[in-house]
Parts: sequence; structure tokens; C-alpha cells
Amino acid sequence: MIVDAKPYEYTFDPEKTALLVIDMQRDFCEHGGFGEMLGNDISEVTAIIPQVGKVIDHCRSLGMPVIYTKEGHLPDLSDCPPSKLRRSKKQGAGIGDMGPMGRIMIQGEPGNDIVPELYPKEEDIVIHKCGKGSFYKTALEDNLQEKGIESLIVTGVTTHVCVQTTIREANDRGYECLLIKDASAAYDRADHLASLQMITQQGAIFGWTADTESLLKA
Ligand code: C5J
Repeated sequence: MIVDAKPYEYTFDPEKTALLVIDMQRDFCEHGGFGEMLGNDISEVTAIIPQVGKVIDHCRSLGMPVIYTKEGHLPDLSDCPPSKLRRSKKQGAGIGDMGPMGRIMIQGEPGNDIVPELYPKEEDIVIHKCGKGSFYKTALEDNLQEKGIESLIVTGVTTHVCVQTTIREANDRGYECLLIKDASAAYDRADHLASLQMITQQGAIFGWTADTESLLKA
């Protein structure tokens, strides 16, 4: 399949492609979550939920694996670097502290879950990650290799943090990544736009970008 994309057309075989849905969690997308407690306006992020849903439905219809990631930590915080913990507390959103949706950024707490609109199905893969990149200390690479995946369609939040880190990690591992522009977001639109530019520059140095409509047309 060929998608009208930047910096030039993106070609993928649905049988060798997976969809990544990065961190579409209540903690990042809903009022009272970690993202908002850090001082962010969540409107850019909530606005993409319907688009992410469209991409998920489309990729499912093509038989592609759908892989969700969730950023969070073990209840005893043993997988949280002290630096990350310190900085979160300084920002007034201490990881592990009690927040409006349970303990902030802790696996199994209501805030750590995927937003209800995009809830994973039984057959989907859900990756728990403690870092920004989805490959760091996770089984993602093994999952992809088992399925013979060579290309990744990427959606989620936030474009300049977990999404871009994951695309860079994937690129170094040889995956061809397409970021869906209107199914990804940062709290600040400038960060989102800068990330799109960084990914596609120098002839797709990290990957390609396209909008949902172009993916659906392909
Ligand atoms: C952040 C993420 N922004 N999912 N995480 O801390 O991008």
C-alpha cells in the first residue's frame, strides 16, 4: 500500500505492519491526570481521540496487530529512576502520590489505564513501559519480531516525548515508521509541529508523516 506522505510516499505491507497506540492513557488525556497536573492544557491531546479511533478501526480492518503502550511504574516504584521521581515531585505531580485518579502513574490505577473511547480488545497487545521509549525494558521488539513486523504506523501522545522517542528507537532497529499527524499530539502545538519536522527532515531521517485521510485512502 502506498500512502501520500512527507517527505515522500510511504509504502507498507499490512501483513508486515503493526499499529502503535502510544500512551493514550487517562493520566495524559483526562482532567486531573499526570499531564494536567504538570501544568499542561490537555485540549490538543483530547482532540485526537476520535482520529486515533479511526486509525485503530482501519488498521484492525486490514488485519494488522494493534499494540498499545502505557507509561507507568510498579507500585513499589522499583522501576522508576530516582531522577524521574524527584523531578515529578518538584512539578507537584509526584509519581506514586495520590491524585484524582488514584496513585499517579502507577500500573493498575484508574489514571494509568487507556481512555475508555480507545480501550484495547482482547487480541491486542498492551506493553507496560517505565520510560519514554516503548522499546526500553519492554518486550516490544520480541513481539514485533515474532510477528515478522517491518513497518510501524504510529499514533498517540505526546509527539515530542514518548512518540518521538519510540520512533527514534524503532528507526535504529530498522523499522519503517509512519507517524499519523492528526492522530498524535503534544500539549503545545509548537512541540508537535517541531517533532513532525524533525522526523521527516533529511529524506525521512527517522520516518514519514501523513494524515489519517491519506492512510485511509491508501
Ligand atoms: C510524557 C508521554 N509526556 N507519553 N509522556 O511524559 O509522552
